[in-house]
Amino acid sequence: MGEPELTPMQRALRLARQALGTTSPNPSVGAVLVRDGVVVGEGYTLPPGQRHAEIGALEQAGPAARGASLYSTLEPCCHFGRTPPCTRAVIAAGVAEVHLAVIDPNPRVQGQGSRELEAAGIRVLVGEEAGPAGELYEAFAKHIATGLPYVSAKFAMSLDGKIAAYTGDSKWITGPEARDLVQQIRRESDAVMVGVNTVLADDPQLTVRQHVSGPQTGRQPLRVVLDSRGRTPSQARLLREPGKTLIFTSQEAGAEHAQRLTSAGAEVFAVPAAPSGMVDLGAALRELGRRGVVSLLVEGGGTLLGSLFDAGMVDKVYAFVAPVIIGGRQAVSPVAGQGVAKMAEAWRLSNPRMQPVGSDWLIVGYPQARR
Ligand code: AOF
Ligand code: ZN
Repeated sequence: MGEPELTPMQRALRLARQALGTTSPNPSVGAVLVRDGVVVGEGYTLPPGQRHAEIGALEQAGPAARGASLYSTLEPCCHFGRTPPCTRAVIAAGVAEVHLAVIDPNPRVQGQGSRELEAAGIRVLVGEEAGPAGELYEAFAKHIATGLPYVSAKFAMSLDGKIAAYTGDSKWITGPEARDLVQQIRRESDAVMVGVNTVLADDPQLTVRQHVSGPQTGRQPLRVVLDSRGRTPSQARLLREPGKTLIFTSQEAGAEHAQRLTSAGAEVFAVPAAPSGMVDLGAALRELGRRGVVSLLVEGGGTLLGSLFDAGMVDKVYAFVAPVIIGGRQAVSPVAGQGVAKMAEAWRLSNPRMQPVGSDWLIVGYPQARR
């Protein structure tokens, strides 16, 4: 009520978004079956090994699927993975027409699914809502091609580019609406990462609070701490929250810290140290990708974000900007590290998008590779 009427593809997108964060390493897909202008079936992807979106919609529609149009946010699969191919089920159900937003970037599908549908006499139309659907699958596209998680960097800063006062006080820079949106982004992420300095300074929970909209699955993204020397306190709040915490240490940490943190409820994983002595970021990302973490949200602090930018490992930026001025030479900013030497080498966001959120702004974009 009061909501503008959605097109079938927009409905499918909304279904797909609801399942984000619960399907990895699979993409989250939404499917809507329409016959004579009436929605006769809807579905979204269930967790890995369970049914795909199209199957859910077909099951709901039953015999009404015959002659219907299927709207799917992703090309139906045509391979035996953990589940049988959706194309077969679509053909068997007698669907007349398939609208798909984008082609599946999985090399085992990649156009083959739509060719199979066409070969069976089904009309296939590609590209409706391709923009939003492409964004929905940007993380999946990277992970399926490289095995690495898609890295989103999130920070909240003042107009003068600070993330705290010179005293370290940082609660709060942005308002409640922006902080709620961060919860939403966490809910859609497979893992949330911080550096140990942030654990020591802020003692964050890194959880999705239950008031956030969407299905209340109780699921929490994996919490990840980069902590080369094992300095996370046993009493840290994030160790006591529901869900799992994974702490990457380097061999420098020593067995007693690993044991202490394991007894405190974390999983400790040692990777080689980078020349800086910090955890080797590439090794940590590879391990996360291997575990099926497709989307990784990095929430700071400046040291970790600086290292990630220096290494060219940031795929997407969520920058919240609050209309406040903090000042202070000692007050820190969101991205430390080495930084670039010349403006010409600065990371520039391609397609930056700016939207008001409460009394703050959110700027989203993709840091462009330096030449
Ligand atoms: C679809 N509909 O809802 C999803 C698809 O191991 P499986 O059988 O679950 O297959 C996983 C692959 O299927 C995944 O890599 C991607 O290519 C596709 N995902 N396809 O038709 C869906 N989630
Ligand atoms: Zn499928």
